[in-house]
Amino acid sequence: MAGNRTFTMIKPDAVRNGHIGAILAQMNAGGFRIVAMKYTKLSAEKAGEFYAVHKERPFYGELVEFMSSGPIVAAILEKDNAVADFRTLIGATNPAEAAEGTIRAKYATSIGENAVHGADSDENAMIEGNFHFAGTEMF
Ligand code: FUP
Repeated sequence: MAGNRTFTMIKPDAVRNGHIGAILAQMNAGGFRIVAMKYTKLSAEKAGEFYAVHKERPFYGELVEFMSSGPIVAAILEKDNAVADFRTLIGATNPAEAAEGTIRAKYATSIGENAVHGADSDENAMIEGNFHFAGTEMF
């Protein structure tokens, strides 16, 4: 089952710019079913915990500040081959390198403010989904 699920966030830049609806529509059109979803805001502490793997990177401070700068949409999505297919749908981390038509190509402004998150492995998808949702919030 784990291979069928991924975890995503619509980041504060995309929320601020009014792209929640268009991004969700593109996820649905891409064949992803919503398992869990919430509109919420990360505290700096929670954002720091979520991105702890990047703690030593030079952009960590800015990343934490940005991810706690406004509301986000967090979601668990389901589809065959979810992690890889979702990363194809969102495009490269740097929107300048993201394939045409991908969510980041359309809605991201920079490598730091890149509109959406997508888990990078089945294991992280499960860890990140459990970070945001209780079992009773998954359907
Ligand atoms: P991705 O898996 O595509 O989200 O990319 P990474 O895990 O490499 O990076 C996580 C987040 O760190 C990115 F979404 C934005 C931020 N980041 C930067 O701000 N600068 C960088 O050079 C790389 C990543």
